[in-house]
Amino acid sequence: MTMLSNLAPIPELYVSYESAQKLKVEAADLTSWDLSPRQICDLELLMNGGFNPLKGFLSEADYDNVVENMRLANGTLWPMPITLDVDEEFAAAIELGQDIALRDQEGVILGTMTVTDRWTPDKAREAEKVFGADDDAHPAVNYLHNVAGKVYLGGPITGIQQPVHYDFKARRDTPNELRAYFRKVGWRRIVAFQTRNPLHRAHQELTFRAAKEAQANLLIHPVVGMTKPGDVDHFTRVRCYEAVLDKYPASTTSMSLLNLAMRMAGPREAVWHGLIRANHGCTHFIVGRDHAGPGKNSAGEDFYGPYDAQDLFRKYQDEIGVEMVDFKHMVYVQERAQYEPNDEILDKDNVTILNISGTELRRRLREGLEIPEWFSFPEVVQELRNRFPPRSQQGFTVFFTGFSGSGKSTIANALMVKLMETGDRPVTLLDGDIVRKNLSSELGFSKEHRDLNIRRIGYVASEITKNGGIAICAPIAPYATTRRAVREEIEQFGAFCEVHVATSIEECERRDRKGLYKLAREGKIKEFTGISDPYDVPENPELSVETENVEVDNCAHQVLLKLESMGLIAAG
Ligand code: PPS
Repeated sequence: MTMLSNLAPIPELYVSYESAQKLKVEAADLTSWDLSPRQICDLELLMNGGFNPLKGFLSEADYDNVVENMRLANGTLWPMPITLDVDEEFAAAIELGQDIALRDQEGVILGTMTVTDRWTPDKAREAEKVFGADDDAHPAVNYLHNVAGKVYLGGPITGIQQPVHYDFKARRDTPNELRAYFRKVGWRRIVAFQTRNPLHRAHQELTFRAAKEAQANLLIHPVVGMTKPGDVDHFTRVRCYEAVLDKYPASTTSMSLLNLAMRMAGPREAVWHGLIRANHGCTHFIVGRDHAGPGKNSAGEDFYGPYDAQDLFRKYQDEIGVEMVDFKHMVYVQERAQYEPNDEILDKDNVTILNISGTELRRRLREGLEIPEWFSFPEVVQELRNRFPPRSQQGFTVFFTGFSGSGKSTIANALMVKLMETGDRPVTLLDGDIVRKNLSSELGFSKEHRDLNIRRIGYVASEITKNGGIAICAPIAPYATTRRAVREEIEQFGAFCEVHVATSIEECERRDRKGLYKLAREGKIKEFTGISDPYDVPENPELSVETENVEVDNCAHQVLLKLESMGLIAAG
């Protein structure tokens, strides 16, 4: 019997076990690049064939073609630039043709790369062409400009070993492992469902219908690499998926975890997801409404139309090699007590349509409100409630920002005392001066050092928030992108309340509590914020407080009221 092409093994980039052992020793002498979390995800899928036909990080010619035409230089369809971004210093020290070792964050070698290409990409062009707009509100564009290095290296990869995962080991499969599994259980037609969210009843109904429609078995294939900032963490999600898996017939449904780093690129991402699923042996792929959507742009509009992803997928379906099962929005029809595709309901005027959006679900969790049985499964709701207790029991961070001498520390101290009075959660104050004494004593005031300082504060605050405490930070934090990065880090674990202490520079200088403004004017202190160094005024802080002619006690009280309105402290 000939093997079906979707189930035959696909090429991987790994060398044999013996060669890997040898290479590991030899690689000790190579220049090492420590991969970022996103690069580790990319490398894993490059090495195990998930990104077949790629043989390494893209060369410049492939990159240009992918950006412009969604194709590699040889014409093969490939919509996403898979690039190795590095800093300028590292790039400058590399010679073309040189082998480098690619290591994980603990220094474990995963593979080597022969650097054939090195170039400085036009990131604005990449943003426009790949993500549709050069707008930092798009998570991947923000990553491109503010996280990724300035230079790209490209070249073929030799795979030594897979990145180690300690969690859900039995649920992770390489493309070849999945293909072998499908062969073993005799599955020929497989429809994959991509997800980065917990599954509720609507998803179960949608996937069930898709499998029926395609006359296929179902593979729930959630992403556990990197998803949209602010998503439910994958540990919680996988526990939710496991609960939902029990609701499907075991003989026709399976689940496998995919260590993909998503880019939220909507239409291009859908095509990419299709290619990845084809590599994993699937024959069909579900594309729903707003597939891999990044949310709103900075003008408050959607980056892509709700069905753009389906349209693009349809156009390239033959080349992708998997058939799309497109789905519209599923909603609950109360009278018939079942889910139906919204656009197939013909008697809309006579029935009650119920739907709970993601935003509404988060609100209900946050406020400890009811989540009805028609919406989700009790086991899923319980998992979510364990992970997201009502806000009044979660940790959070209050982040003051403003000029030196604006009153940040004084208000922060007053707030700390007020919060300690209620005593329900531990409170830690990370004041600018205190941090510089204890955590950042070696740092100065260059942009680089300030960023490092704020990152450290953000890191400590995120740990405090994660563990249910209250962190109050009061640095100057002059750069908006750094504040945003800190916000994103903290919002994974709890709320972030940015308070702009909006005292004007003139007033700060007039007060000149520490005598620093005088010194700054005399040029005795360089890079002084507001005098000889920039300050990005927060555009959308949760709160802005004026301090001129307002008492400290009142300013702190305004913050308390804000925290109360955010549901973070019980109304008193
Ligand atoms: S930053 O930019 O957020 O890292 O700054 P931060 O750590 O909050 O600064 C803490 C205090 O350092 C004093 N100081 C300066 N501030 C700004 N620019 C320069 N060049 C500078 N040199 C020293 C200043 O008093 C800050 O104090 P407060 O009043 O707490 O903001």
